[in-house]
Order: sequence, then C-alpha cells, then structure tokens
Amino acid sequence: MALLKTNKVIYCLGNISPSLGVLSTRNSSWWGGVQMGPPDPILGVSEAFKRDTNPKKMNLGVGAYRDDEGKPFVLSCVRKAEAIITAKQMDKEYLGIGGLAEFSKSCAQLAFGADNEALNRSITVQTISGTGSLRIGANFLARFHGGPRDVYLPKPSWGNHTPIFRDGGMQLKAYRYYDPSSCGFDFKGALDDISKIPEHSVIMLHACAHNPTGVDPKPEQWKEISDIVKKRNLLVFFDMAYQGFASGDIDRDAWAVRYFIEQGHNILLSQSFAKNMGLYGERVGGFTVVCNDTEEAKRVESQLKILIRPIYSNPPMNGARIAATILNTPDLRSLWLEEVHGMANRIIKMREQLAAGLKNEGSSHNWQHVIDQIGMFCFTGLKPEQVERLTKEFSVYMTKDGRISMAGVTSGNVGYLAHGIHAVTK
Ligand code: IK2
Repeated sequence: MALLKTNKVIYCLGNISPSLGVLSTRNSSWWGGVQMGPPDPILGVSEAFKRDTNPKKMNLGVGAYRDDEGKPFVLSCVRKAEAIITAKQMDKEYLGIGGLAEFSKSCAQLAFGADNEALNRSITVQTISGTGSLRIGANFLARFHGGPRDVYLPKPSWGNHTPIFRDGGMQLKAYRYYDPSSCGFDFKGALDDISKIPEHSVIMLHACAHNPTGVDPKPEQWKEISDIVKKRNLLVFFDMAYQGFASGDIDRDAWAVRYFIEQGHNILLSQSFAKNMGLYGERVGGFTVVCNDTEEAKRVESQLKILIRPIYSNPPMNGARIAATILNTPDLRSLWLEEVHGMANRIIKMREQLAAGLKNEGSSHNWQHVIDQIGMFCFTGLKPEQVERLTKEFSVYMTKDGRISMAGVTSGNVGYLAHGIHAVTK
C-alpha cells in the first residue's frame, strides 16, 4: 500500500507541468495537481442563469431559439418526421463511419443547391453537429494540409473556434472584421488584412449570420473577398451554422458558399442543423471537402474515415434520420421552410421592438445596428462593466462581449430588456 502511495506521488510529480502549479497536500490523489478551470464563456452563462431566482431573469447567453413565450421550440416538421421514423420500426445498428448516406447527400445539396456540379467532386461526412464538423476539419487540415498551420479567423469569431482549431493542431491568427465605431463590417480592414495573409493559409469565413456580431458582408463585398482570397491562394473554410436563420431563406443564406464554389474555390464546409431544424441536442451536422475530381474525393473520404474511426467510430443516427426525412419528404420540407422563415421573422420583429423600446425609454444612443445586424445574435456594443450591471441589477444574462441572443427575447420581456439596457447605458 505504502509503495503504491509512493508510486502515485512519483507518478504525479513526473506528470505535473509547471503551468499546473506546485503539488499541494492533496498530492496523495492522482488528480491533486489539477487546477479548477474557468467556466465556458457561453455555456457558463446558462449555469449562472439557472442559479438566479429573480422571476424576471432572462437568458440571452446561449444561441438557442425560443418561441414568443420564451419556451424551447420543437419544429412541427421534426415531430412529424419522428412519427414517420417510429412507424417504420427501423433497426439501431451502427451507421457507417461517414454516417447516414441519405443525410450526407441532402446535407451537401442543401448547401450547394441540388444541381451544383461540385457535388460530384466533393465528399460529405455526417458529423457531431457543427462543432464536431469543425473539429474533424481541423484534424484533417493538421494532417493533410501541406501549407502553413495557420487558420485566420475573423476578429471576433465564435468563441469555440479558437479551442477547436488549437486542440485540432492548428495555429490561430486573425483578420479584422468588426468595426466597433459603426457596429458594422470593417470591409476595408478585412480586405487589407486578407491581402497580407501568407499564401496557402486557411481562412475561416462565416457563411451567414456571423456569430457573435450579426454582421455579414453584402454580395458585392463577398465578391471582392473572393477575388483577394483567390489572389492570395488561400484555402477557404466556411462555417455555416445558420442557413435559413439569417434571412429566413435557405438559398439566400447559402449565396456566399455557392458563389465561392462558382469562382473555383475548392472550399471546406461545416454545417449544423442545431439552429435551423432546432435539433440542438441531436447533434446533426456535416463536413464537406470540395475536391478537384471524383477520384480525389474518394481518397479524401478514405482519410476522413481513418480520422473519425478512433475518435467516435461512427456518428449517432437519430438526428440524421430526422433531418434526412425532412429534407427528402416534399411536404415536410415545405413545412420546414415555412418554420425556418417563421423563426427568422420572429427574431427580426424582436430586433425592431428592442430598438423601439430603447427609443421609448429615452435613449439618446443610435441603436440602428440592433435592427441592421442579422441572425440570432445582436452585438450590442455594451462594455463589460455595463454587461455586469445588466446581469447584477436586472438578471439579464449574456456573454461578456456584449452579445445577446435575440432568440431569447420575447414580446413579453423586450420592454424589460430595453429598460435594463437604457439604465446601464444612459
Ligand atoms: N459555428 C458557429 C459560428 C456557431 O455559432 C455554432 C453554434 N453556436 O451556438 C452556441 C452559441 O454561440 O451560443 C457552431 C458552429 C456549432 O454549433 P453546434 O455544434 O451546436 O452545431
């Protein structure tokens, strides 16, 4: 026993990195040197919200759609697809490593458009939602991308992009994207920075409804970005987590992705069905690599499988069956398109009501960006100390960067939110 204990201590000492600190008296445990980590910047907000007992509390942290009563929303098309799947009494055998074939096919078609020639020279694997897709992408790049290990993210970007790519073996760099003075797109800054990115690097572009800013380039601006990216010979990685959520129209929201392919960019693409089908916890997504030809796509597919197999072997089937049923059943697909449109419209209405509410409160600030920004999030421009007051005094929970999820705002609480924001910004 004593020997075992000694061994443990030696083992611990041998494995503690200096950054974990000095071993304490707790060193008789295997994990005595493990330090407490910080809460997740987004999901940690939900944990704090749950502990708050104020009946007026609002959770505007995580980007999850709520109906106008503030309740989680399960789409009718999802309920109907589930009924079809249950009635079929299907087996629950393992899926293949790349997932459900009919899902992957419709997933790529949704992004590219059903008759896009690039479908014949690309490979899509089903992934564990958007996060899993990005991580498989990062691992794939780290293993096979011959160019620099650098991935250029817009500044700011979704908070999880950094750890995903870093843990996936890539290095993070940034290009200017958001202009705090206009609360809009820093087009000139972005072009300047992109034009200096070393050739063959990877550039991450949010396809639509940029998270966290809600600021997207206009089609004319996308065209210029495409030109510069081509001149610099950069590899484009599109993250499309909000197709349909930006404008309510799935084709319009996929415009940039389709334009880049048309311009000859062999892109990487991450897709998520968390938001646009409300399949958050089902973890449904896709990762696509556009290749030069079918033969190259086959080789890439073989390597993606080799990469996925030791991580999670094969993806879960339920959500993929739901998404595939919706996409491939004409009635359900039309119902889905209506429902996506409905969700996007409710958010747009809340943006208008919030801006109007702030005006009614007597705010002298210009809140036009609340209306102009697109998608699930509004980058309010609130400073960290104002965010802190809003949380402390009004129980309004949001991320420290001033981002609010517009999907958590309802007709019932938008007035309260406007009142709180005015109080901390006047
Ligand atoms: N990529 C982007 C840009 C995302 O916003 C998300 C989802 N983020 O939602 C949480 C939040 O910011 O509040 C994803 C990818 C991946 O989402 P998922 O893994 O849920 O599909």
